[in-house]
Amino acid sequence: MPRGRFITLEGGEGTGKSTQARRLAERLRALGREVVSTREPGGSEGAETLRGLLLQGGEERWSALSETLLMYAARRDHLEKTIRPALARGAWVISDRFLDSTRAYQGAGGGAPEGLIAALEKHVVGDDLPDLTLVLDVPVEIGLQRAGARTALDRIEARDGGFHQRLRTAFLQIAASEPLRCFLIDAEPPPDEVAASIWSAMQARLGVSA
Ligand code: Z5A
Repeated sequence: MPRGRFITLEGGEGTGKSTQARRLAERLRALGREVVSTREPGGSEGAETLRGLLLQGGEERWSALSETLLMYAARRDHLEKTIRPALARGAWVISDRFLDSTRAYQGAGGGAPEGLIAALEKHVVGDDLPDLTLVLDVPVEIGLQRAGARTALDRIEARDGGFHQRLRTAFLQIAASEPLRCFLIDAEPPPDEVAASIWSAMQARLGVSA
């Protein structure tokens, strides 16, 4: 059985990742593919437990370094229990966030050491890098407006505008520095237009048809 494909969606708050992950999964399923829709932090039983610890509570609950270690404990479980088995049986995996979020949130946003994050990527993720990472970009004010309208803010979303601006810059830098893996998507237009840009990226990078 040929290995499936691994696609991640990344970006700051309210860029529309969940909306587009859902739409992309529907479109691939309509083409007859098995699709596993998942998310981070989370995506396996153990990782979902860690998600609760990471997102609830006060701002001071965890330092950026502790968050990094918890995210990587969750990511390891997610890879072992969900992502690797799905890819091995030929399924396409769509993850709403993955390792770039740790680089941006805990690294660029929170100041966790880059060397530590790189070492964790190497040992925990290894060769299982995404085949395609869609980096969704909108101006910070628009993203926060969208996210705020959707739900109560969790402990990470509630950080100040400077933090969110550092995130945006970090995601743009990631997209520019890894052009073979990443594809930058202008996520400001209406959802149908964003979905069309994503499908073009899928055709160009992964050769999907229709
Ligand atoms: N985190 C981390 O710090 N480190 C890590 O390594 C990882 C994660 C993996 C997970 O939160 C948190 O974990 C996250 C980063 C941190 N930060 N926080 N907080 P989450 O899973 O609860 O949520 P999120 O990933 O932050 O989602 P989001 O950014 O809030 O939303 P989104 O998925 O990008 O957008 P959406 O839910 O699809 O859309 C939001 C609203 O906008 C909704 O009402 C839509 O209908 C609307 N929308 C969507 N697209 C459009 C367009 N194109 N136009 C207009 N309106 C739109």
